[in-house]
Amino acid sequence: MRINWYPGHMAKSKRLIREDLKLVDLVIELLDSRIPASSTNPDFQVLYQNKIRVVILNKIDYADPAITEKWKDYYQKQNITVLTANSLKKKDILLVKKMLLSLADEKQKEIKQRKGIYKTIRAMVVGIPNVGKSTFINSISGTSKAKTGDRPGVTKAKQWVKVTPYFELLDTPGLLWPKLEEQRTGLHLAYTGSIKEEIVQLEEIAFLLLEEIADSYPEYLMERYQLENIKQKGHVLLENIALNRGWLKSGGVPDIQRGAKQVLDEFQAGAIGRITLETP
Ligand SMILES: Nc1nc2c(ncn2[C@@H]2O[C@H](COP(=O)(O)OP(=O)(O)O)[C@@H](O)[C@H]2O)c(=O)[nH]1
Ligand SMILES: [Mg+2]
Repeated sequence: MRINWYPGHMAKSKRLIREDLKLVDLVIELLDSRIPASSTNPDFQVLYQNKIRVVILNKIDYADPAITEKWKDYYQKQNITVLTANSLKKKDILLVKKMLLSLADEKQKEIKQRKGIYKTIRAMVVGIPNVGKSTFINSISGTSKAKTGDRPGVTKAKQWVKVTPYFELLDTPGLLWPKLEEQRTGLHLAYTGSIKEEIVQLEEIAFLLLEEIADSYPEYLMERYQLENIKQKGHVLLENIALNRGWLKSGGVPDIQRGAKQVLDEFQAGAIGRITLETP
């Protein structure tokens, strides 16, 4: 199976990020805690040079807490500032904000010493589609300017939002495109909803997701879908799930198409359990 990204988007979003980065001191890279490796794009790291870089593992409420800790260690060991957040949670956002303000403060003091002026420190958020960029910007700035939604790429126009008199955030996030060199990356992005699955591939994607979960979190599948034998091919797992859930077509045949959609929705809503698909 091949999952593609749009070449037109890639060139355009890289150009836009390059332009916007010229205006900022600090770059906040949002990653999906369930798939930190697949939700970063190493090609962009050259653009972050000379910037204060902060990695935020977002959507931690969906991820396996023990593996999130491993990812934090992984970044800390490289001397990269890393924070974790559920961007829908006020307490998390307050902590992140505090940390960002202290970094901005430090940077401002350094500039004050060198140039004798109080410079407004500016930041921008970058990340792949659907990782939570708009949600994050809105909650950090306490506005609702950035549009959020389930569909990738809803955000459009550009403005600065003041977080404090000396710290501003660009209200337009930089859209990173994922690096789809390995099939696994494309799949993980499809599972989490960053790439919208082609309708024909939906079933295949659900089969593979079920196999991955059966591998690392068998108890979650057994419990949620009352499965007994988990060591099965994905299509068998989905058939059994559809039967157990009563997702049937006429004649009592399991409705695989509906089942696939349902299982993906449930995974994306965190209903199957706190699952992380990638370790450092
Ligand atoms: N559970 C959870 N959902 C989140 C979090 N951050 C964002 N979302 C949801 O993820 C979806 C995509 O968010 P959005 O901000 O539009 O992503 P963008 O495409 O990167 O701008 C929305 O439904 C948000 O409510 C988080 O930390 N936890
Ligand atoms: Mg957005």
